[in-house]
Amino acid sequence: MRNYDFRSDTITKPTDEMRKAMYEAEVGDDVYGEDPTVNLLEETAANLFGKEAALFVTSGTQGNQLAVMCHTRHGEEIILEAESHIYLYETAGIAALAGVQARTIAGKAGQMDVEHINQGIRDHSDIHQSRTALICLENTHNKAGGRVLPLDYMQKVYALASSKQIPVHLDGARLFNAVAATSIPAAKWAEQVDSLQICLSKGLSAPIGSLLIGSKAFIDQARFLRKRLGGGMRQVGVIAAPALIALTQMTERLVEDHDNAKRLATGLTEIKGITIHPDDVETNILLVDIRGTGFSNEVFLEKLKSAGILASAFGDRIIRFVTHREVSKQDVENTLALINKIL
Ligand code: TLP
Repeated sequence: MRNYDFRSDTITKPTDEMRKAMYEAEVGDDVYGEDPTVNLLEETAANLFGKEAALFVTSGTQGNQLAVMCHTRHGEEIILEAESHIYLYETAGIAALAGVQARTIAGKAGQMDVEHINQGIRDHSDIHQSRTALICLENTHNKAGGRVLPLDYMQKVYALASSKQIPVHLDGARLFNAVAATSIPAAKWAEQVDSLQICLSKGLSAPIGSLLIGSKAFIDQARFLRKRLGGGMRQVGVIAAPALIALTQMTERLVEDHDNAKRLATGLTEIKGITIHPDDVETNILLVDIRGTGFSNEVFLEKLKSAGILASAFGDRIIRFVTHREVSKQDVENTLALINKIL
């Protein structure tokens, strides 16, 4: 039976071109700074985002954690959205590695109210209080259903942060989905933050890897801390080569995933018991409310699975579907027909 796998865009396999590039990649010892393919990838990313430097890291989590470690000292506080990936899904790394305390603020569609951020910033002149060392944003916002944080919102947050000399880090695991949804180029978003992390292994289909991007001093420090964590890698041109293809050739096709997500959402509105607002679907993630079906997440997911459809639980009777390069327009139609049948 054919599987329709909507669990995540992380499941995308490397393209044939990526596999060929892996085979042919020029390599060297990257700990010595001698892997030409890694160097090219890092330079290309820095240029694309209009920043001084970039660092190839193993994962989005590693990039985010290094960013928090670089921007903060033990005992400081960081502000982040209450359902952000860094807070929810990174094994409490910010506490374990950076030794910081999280001040979470509940957002709407992934956006923390700017005034709430302002109120959350510590008055460090008071001896009782820690120092707010960092503000983190996530764009697109995963737990909010792939919502785009508008550029003018990011400008407001950055203006506030800059006025208080607090750096801003962006978890841009899916920033290219925001680029595809708005046609606003990558560097424009990067102007509104001090550092950002982007994933190449999600919708962009590289087998592994993320990039951490920022100033030269920030990236030097991140490179040092990556080494400390055992993340100094050797002939990794073999994985930088597909990552370079992901960065330079795979971003524009993300609009197809967005169109497919929209179609899936519209089709699902016609199925009894399922609640979804297609207008909320801005990129490639759909959050489907299944309360009306009377099924638990487990039962609902089992039913889908019996028809070859895979999705994931993402909250109390909320199911997440993610579209990506390996689900076609026709697959979406087939999925809708199958869901109709099983429900
Ligand atoms: N997200 C994964 C899961 O961890 C939930 C997914 O399937 O969506 N930031 C954001 C916004 C992410 O969505 C993810 C991965 C990461 C960071 C971490 O990236 P990796 O998995 O490369 O460490």
